[in-house]
Amino acid sequence: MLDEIRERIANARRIVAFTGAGMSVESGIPAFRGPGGLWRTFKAEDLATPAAFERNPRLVWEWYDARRQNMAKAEPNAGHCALAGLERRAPEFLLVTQNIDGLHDRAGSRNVVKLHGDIWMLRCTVCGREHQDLRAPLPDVPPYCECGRMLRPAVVWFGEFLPPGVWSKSELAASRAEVFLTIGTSAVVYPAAGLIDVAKAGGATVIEINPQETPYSGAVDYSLRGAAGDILPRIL
Ligand code: BJW
Ligand code: ZN
Repeated sequence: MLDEIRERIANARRIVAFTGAGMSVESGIPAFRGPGGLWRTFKAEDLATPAAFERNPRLVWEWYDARRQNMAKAEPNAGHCALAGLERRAPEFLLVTQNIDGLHDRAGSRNVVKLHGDIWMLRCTVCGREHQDLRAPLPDVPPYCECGRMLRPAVVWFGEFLPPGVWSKSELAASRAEVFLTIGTSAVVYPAAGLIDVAKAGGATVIEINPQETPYSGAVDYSLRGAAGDILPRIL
């Protein structure tokens, strides 16, 4: 089966890789759901919301600052590097990630769409100005804008729209893809997970890589049970 998959990938002109938190687990960044996915007994659904931020911005910022510190220490793993290598030889390649950690960029991927934003970018809650801040920990949480109002992480919380343009670019690429890899995502958060449906409807060969079953496992063409850092270098 791996040979068959290698051949499909080698012969494809348009490839999309769609990644989630499982991609970075082997870099030491815990996923949201499943074992190790909780922070101080809070779920992402409790903290990654505009309402949680309004209620307790310090708590939400403490969560992000702790994650920034962990992500700053993390290094891209063999899976990130294998995807960067695939991009260099594929005729057309797009990496659509739900991750905010920046590890795909650091592994050398160039054509990257960040569906859920970027933890290294801060945005003013009032004037909307956005800037990069790589300090971890931040000297003070919550951080404030030059205009005096509070900053927030430039990420997408539940109930919020995706950044302008990212959905149309991802949807178009998924609909035209010949091979679509879905890697390390539980595929339960929408609209992101809907890209798998878009790819299937467009006729792509869909390959899933995940140690666990997902709601899409029965629908994809190949479902490989295992870790991204182990399987990607073997098929790419
Ligand atoms: C490994 C591994 C290894 C382990 N190798 N794999 C339809 C029905 C019901 C609700 C909705 C719906 N459509 C939209 C909604 C609402 C909502 C939603 O989807 N809710 C669901 C939970 C039900 N969606 C939204 O609100 C989205 N916005 C939206 O819809 O806007 C339109 C709108 C506006 C206004 C009103 C109504 C609609 C926005 C979603 C934003 C998600 N944000 C977060 C936080 C980002 C910032 C941050 O990081 O703090 O994004 S939540 C969190 O989940 C994060 C992730 O990107 C996202 C997905 O998680 P992911 O990546 O799949 O991780 P896990 O942990 O779930 O899975 C890891 C997987 O890896 C597991 O399967 C493991 O097995 C595997 N794994 N080790 C490979 N080594
Ligand atoms: Zn401001």
